[in-house]
Amino acid sequence: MKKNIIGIAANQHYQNNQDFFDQQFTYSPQGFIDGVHQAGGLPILLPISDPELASDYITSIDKLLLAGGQDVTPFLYNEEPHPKLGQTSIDRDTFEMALIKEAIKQNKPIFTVCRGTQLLNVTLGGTLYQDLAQYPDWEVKHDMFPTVPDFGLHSITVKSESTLAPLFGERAQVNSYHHQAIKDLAESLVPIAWAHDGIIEAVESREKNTKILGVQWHPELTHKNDSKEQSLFDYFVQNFE
Ligand SMILES: [Mn+2]
Repeated sequence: MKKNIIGIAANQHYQNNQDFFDQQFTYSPQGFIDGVHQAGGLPILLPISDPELASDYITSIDKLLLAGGQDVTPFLYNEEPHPKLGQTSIDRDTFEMALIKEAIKQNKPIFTVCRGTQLLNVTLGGTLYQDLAQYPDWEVKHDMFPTVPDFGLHSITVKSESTLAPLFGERAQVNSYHHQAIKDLAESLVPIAWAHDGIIEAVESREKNTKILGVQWHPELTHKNDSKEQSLFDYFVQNFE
């Protein structure tokens, strides 16, 4: 049987090291590669590129996966930078926004993680808390640092009859490694999981024929020792279409 080709939008890393001649490297966290392989998919990396190439990239894949990383550039949702804004990459933002729009246009399923979910929301017209300090009801630790985020630290409540419910049940534990979060949700998305303090932890498409699933946590860091996290990759690669 033909394997589904999963395009993983890559990040760039500057290796300040003489052995590597101070080059830039294109990479994806290994957990995404392993999770997709384990699910029977064929992962390929989509390097940060001119947004005009998004249509060709999306044509060459079956499904799109957006990973974590930098904060989303706030002027993309018409805000000035908050003092607690972290590192941003406008090149990555604009390329990934083009990938999302093109995947929707070509009717290819999308799975987003952490920053990917935040960027998805911004692409579709939503806004973010640039830092959780801006969220008036903030009372859960969403950035596990300095603990290694390889286990579920905070709970989530999952909406019944959502894409997530058959995989996670009504309540589950997830890891958490974010200081930004969804503020105003895009109209075309619906929330399907929340942390105890009300922060949106997962979303899906309001229009059921558009296959979009986004999570705020990091399944790529827990999928090896938490079968429900691997089930996210399995469902996305094998069934989500
Ligand atoms: Mn969280």
